[in-house]
Amino acid sequence: MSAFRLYELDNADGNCTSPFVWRIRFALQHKGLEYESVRVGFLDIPRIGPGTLKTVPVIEHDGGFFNESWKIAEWLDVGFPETISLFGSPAEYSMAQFFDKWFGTAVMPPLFRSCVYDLFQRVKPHEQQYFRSTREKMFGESLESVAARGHEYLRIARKALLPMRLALRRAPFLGGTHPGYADFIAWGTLAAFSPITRAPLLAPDDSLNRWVDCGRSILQF
Ligand SMILES: N[C@@H](CCC(=O)N[C@@H](CS)C(=O)NCC(=O)O)C(=O)O
Repeated sequence: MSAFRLYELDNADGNCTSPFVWRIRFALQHKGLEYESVRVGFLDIPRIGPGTLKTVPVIEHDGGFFNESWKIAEWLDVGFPETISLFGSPAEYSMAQFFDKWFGTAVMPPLFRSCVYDLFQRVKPHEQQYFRSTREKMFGESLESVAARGHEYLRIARKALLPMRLALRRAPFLGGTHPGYADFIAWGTLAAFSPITRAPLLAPDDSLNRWVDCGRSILQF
């Protein structure tokens, strides 16, 4: 049995559609830490471990349960110093934190809205009502009205990625010469949503496709 169990979100097709789980998958792969995957649906999360956790990813290790992807990433670096670091230096840690906030406010909201109806349709049937009601509460409108503006949201998200396109003209990865946690954050979102979207998240001629292909050649997407 692996020393780590990663609780991951599973949809009706067996795809993990959580961008936050994907970043931890990549972090574990990067560190060379093997893990056992435990597939859960939304309604199973409250039954994980102590029964107090509300979101995935959750990591189980040595009898303890840890959630919140950023805290898990920090814990992996501090707790397993013999493995390659996710944040090479305090400066890189701060920049990754900035990137997380920028990506989470400028890119993820429109990207999520652009594909939320596709996501909803592939949620396990018995969880669709839960997904609909929680996400409609978050948006303050129905999934159908969000979906009606899906193309506009996709246009906004693609435009918001411009700083990444510019940065990646100068270095192969957001982490510089090697992929870092900022790459995992962005790749994780694309890996989570791409399999379920009707419209490709990145236009075919987007220069970011090359960087995604690089990621695919290094990590298991
Ligand atoms: N801040 C959390 C966010 C994680 C999160 O939002 N996970 C979603 C899946 S993408 C979730 O578990 N949602 C549970 C629910 O909606 O009931 C993290 O970084 O781990």
